[in-house]
Amino acid sequence: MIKQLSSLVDLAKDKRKRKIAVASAGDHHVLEAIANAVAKDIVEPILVGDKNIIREIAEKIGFDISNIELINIPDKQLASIKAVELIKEGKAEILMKGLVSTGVLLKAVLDKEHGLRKGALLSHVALFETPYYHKLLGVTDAAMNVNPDLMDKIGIIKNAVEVFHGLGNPNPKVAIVGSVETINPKMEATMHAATISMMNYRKQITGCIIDGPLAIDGAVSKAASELKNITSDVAGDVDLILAPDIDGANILYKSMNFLGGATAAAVIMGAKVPIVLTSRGDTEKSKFLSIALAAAIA
Ligand code: COD
Repeated sequence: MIKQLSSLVDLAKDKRKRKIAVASAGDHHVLEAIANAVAKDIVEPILVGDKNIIREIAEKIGFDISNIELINIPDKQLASIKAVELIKEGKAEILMKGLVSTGVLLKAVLDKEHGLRKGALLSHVALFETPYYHKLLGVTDAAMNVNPDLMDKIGIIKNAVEVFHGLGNPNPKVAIVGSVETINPKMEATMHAATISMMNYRKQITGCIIDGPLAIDGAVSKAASELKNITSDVAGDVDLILAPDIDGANILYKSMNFLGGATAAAVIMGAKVPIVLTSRGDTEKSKFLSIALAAAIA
């Protein structure tokens, strides 16, 4: 398993160059990240959006798009539908969100007839590199499933585990986190955690080692888990954190970025292709690394 996010670029380079369709590509940071990925030779973009705006930004950042396919669709919703269509037609293998709201793009992706569903749940997976942890740390689901039930959480874990498998970790350690380590019937997330852990123990869920409920301190720190007398194969060496809901995951995601000195790469899994769906607050570096992650696992 890779130890640094920069190694995603090497993994992507080992593979065939992937075509990436960018929905509403007229965004400064998105085009910078695409330019960087093109320079590293890991993707070939198709830019869908307002051609005048895209050309203007490209010129400003010194990105030569004369040889890049540009589809002029200024309307953001129609641009999203077109980018999804390019994937369906096999003309691109990664989808990326540009300057369009998450809801608009996801609706195009989820469209029953024209979207990119393959029967699985779609969910968001972020991989963090932080100076305060000894390896890459996954966090899910900070962007898609608002209030996942038990079966949704199993789908979310499966999607994230697929990312770890794709990056060379055949058996990632998963912590289902919340506020406590004990099961409290009044706290539904602890009941979900206990059920999923037992399903893993009984091999109903395979390809990973799951433990929960755990609080975040015990999940990431061996010392904290020992202080609390927790016996766990996951505590202190976790690869992936499953948060109880979108709020918990999103707060963790942004705290890691803004308070924890971390950098993230993130994708939506569970659709026919990986989807790069970074938010406006993410840096160009994070957007670039997310493209590299999608190319590495596509
Ligand atoms: N995976 C697969 N299918 C799904 C999923 C999913 N995660 N979510 C919804 N669907 C399917 C449903 O089964 C249904 O058939 C159809 O899509 C529509 O479902 P709705 O009506 O529940 O969904 P929408 O269209 O109202 O909203 C779906 C969103 C993903 C847009 C919604 O869940 C959402 O707003 N999520 C949060 C996005 C967000 O604000 N993120 C912020 C952080 S960046």
